[in-house]
Amino acid sequence: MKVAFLGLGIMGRPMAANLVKAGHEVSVWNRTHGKTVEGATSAATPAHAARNAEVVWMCVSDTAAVENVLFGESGVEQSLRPGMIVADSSTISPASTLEFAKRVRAKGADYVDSPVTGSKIGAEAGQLIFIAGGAEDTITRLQPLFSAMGKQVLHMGDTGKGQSAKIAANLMIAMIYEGFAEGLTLAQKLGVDPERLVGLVQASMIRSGVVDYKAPFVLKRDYSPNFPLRLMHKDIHLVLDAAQQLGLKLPGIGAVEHVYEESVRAGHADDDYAATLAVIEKWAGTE
Ligand code: NA7
Repeated sequence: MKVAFLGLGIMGRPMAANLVKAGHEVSVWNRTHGKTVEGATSAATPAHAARNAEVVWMCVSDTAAVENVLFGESGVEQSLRPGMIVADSSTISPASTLEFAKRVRAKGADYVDSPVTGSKIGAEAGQLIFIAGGAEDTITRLQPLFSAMGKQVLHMGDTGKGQSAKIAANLMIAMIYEGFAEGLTLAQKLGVDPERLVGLVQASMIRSGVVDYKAPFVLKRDYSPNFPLRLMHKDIHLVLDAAQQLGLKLPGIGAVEHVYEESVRAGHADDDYAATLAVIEKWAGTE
């Protein structure tokens, strides 16, 4: 298929590379020049990348970035034609997704929200899980592209439900990790060896994919970014905004937000979100 891929960050670059590897004709664009993908052509603007594309795939930071790519100066909107599909793998506001989809559909194209889970390692290995929202037949048309970049597509419902499920999922990830970080800090303060504590977690019902993934990095205090803390912080704000709009009380994630706030202040924004442990340890005096 002819694909325009917009946003070559930690996630987008390997995703676009996997599309090329699978034989698709890919045109890429990135806000900051100089990021390229071997085998893909580089376009000067989103509109230019999208000009001959059947599918426009986005993976950029946040809601404002998606709005800019779609509707900003030289945005995708200028190149939309009936029959095209816009797919968004950024994690953004479900409410804004509905507005963006409406504007895209006004041009005769269709829109699928398809945020991902699997982090950098999943993106590089073509093992992402897509959390999709949109029409069944449109999602079916995207299947060859999903298969090139991921291992599974979970269809959560109509437009916006992919983003809604994704922010709910990230609420859980942030809280599971925070539970692990606090448990680890308490155990260490009480004199328990961290590796033995991880052994207990893995042998018991506490076990989780989050801890399986993070523990080897955490035991070495390796906070190099697989999923940058600033992006998880953004997702926590998406959760809190949605909760406010719905009049929901979610006290746990509010407390976790405070830890992220402190982590950003302490200079960990570009580290992995596992670095929230550094703040908990600083408070505990176990750095
Ligand atoms: P990164 O590595 O921070 O990459 C973010 C990408 O978004 C990168 O290509 C940025 O371009 C681009 N970006 C950021 N702001 C804008 C604006 N305003 N306009 C256009 N493009 C922009 O993030 P990840 O790849 O880890 O994650 C991407 C998404 O997936 C995010 O929503 C995660 O939560 C999930 P740059 O190179 O900085 O010019």
